[in-house]
Amino acid sequence: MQVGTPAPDELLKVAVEIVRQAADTARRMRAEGVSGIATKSTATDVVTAADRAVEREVVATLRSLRPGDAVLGEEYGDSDVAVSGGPGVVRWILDPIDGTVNYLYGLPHYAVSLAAEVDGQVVAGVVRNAATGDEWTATRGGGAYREGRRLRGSTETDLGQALVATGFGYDAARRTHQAGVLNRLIAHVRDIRRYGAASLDLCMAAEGLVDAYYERGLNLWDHAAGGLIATEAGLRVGGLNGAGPGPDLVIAAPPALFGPLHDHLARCGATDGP
Ligand code: LIP
Repeated sequence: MQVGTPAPDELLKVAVEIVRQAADTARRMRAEGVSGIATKSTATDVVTAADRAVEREVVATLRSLRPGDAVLGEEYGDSDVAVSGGPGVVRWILDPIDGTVNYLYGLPHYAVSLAAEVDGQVVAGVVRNAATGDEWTATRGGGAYREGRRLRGSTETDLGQALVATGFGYDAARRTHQAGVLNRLIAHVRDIRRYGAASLDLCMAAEGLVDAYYERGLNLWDHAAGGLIATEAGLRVGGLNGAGPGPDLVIAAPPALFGPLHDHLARCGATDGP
């Protein structure tokens, strides 16, 4: 850490304060009824007035509290904060509402996800289910927690006994390929779960509520905070063949399961196709 860059614990305090306010906004707007629905990459890739309002709220608060920081948000991209981007500069990575389709349908499984990145490494992160108030946090090297309880992930070592979470993209051709991958995987695991919010999937893997998670096509804001939480819970988080987590693939699993799941996904062509 550069002199002047806040410690991860300090960045986490800022993130938690902001995310709690943002989650209240998301929940309140949902109660008032979804509005401002538009689509992005496909006809099923929706964005709502709440997504945009929450992101504007978070960016405005960050500019007030930490004017020299950068922000990358799902809906407005990189903030126009003129930052040097030099060593020690904090970049906030935000998904204002992860699980937007759940939000649209009123399913109580959508999250505000905020991570603090310094010199290209996420050092603090918080994910809060805006519908239920469940909250997961982590700092790099400081462990992962759910409301004060230390998280250690799953102890499962047999892939055939593993409950695996995953997700699917908004593009129908990609979903078809992903379904083919799942078709070749499902006989080799206990079962799968598809909850619809990557950040929460990663937190549930960190808590051991599922044994592992994988998905192709995620954006950085989907997994920045949840990936740190899973890592600090002792899971391995990465892509194929030693790659880091990214749009090609994110796998989050205890060390004993990561290899077997990775190898199955590689054999099933998880990073192939549209
Ligand atoms: C969602 C992810 C989820 C994925 C969905 C969608 P969004 O993000 O969290 O894991 O399966 O297709 O990408 O669009 O709700 O922010």
